[in-house]
Amino acid sequence: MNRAALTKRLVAGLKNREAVIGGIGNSNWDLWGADKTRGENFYMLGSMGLAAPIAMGVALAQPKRRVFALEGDGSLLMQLGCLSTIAAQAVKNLCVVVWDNGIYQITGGQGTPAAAARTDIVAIARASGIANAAWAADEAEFDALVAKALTTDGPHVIGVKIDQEPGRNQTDRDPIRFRESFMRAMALPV
Ligand SMILES: Cc1ncc(C[n+]2csc(CCOP(=O)(O)OP(=O)(O)O)c2C)c(N)n1
Repeated sequence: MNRAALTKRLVAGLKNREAVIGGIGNSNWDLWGADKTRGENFYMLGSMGLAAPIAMGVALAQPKRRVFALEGDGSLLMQLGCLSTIAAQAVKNLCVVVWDNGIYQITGGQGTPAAAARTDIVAIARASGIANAAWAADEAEFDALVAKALTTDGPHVIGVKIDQEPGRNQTDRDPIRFRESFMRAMALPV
């Protein structure tokens, strides 16, 4: 599957001011490419593994809003403890999407442990206490899992095996503007 295409489909299907937190690099470049005009998008610039923890905070603060985190496999592997915290907090309105290309792509394509097929991120999520964790076998199943995350209690984790097409966009490097537009968007009721 392809991260840019699926990010576009995900964002196009959001109708209730859902928040989307893009992880470092490709995850947020493709979110930017999907719809850079959306105030409910937040772009994590600089640190691996923080999309899911930030999304968890937004979800806890605003329980009526659905919140998505988009994170690369290498980034999530750097911050695995967040899965246990998300499970322990039983964050009902949160969905973490993991784009598994098996590499740390933007720093040169070194293999992640997931690449060796020894580490199964969805199995780790389940063992962390997130029962609604599944690999999407294809695009139709991805759509179905997103629909489930929009309509049923989570937390949810969706693992997606993707190709190695690099992100084609570059997010503006403007964290203050991103913070302010996101805060303005989060002030609007769901
Ligand atoms: C805490 C931290 N360590 C290392 C880096 C350097 N770094 C930036 S992106 C990246 C690879 C990200 O890999 P992944 O999340 O799998 O996404 P991909 O690039 O494959 O889409 C690395 C090592 C960083 N930004 N932050």
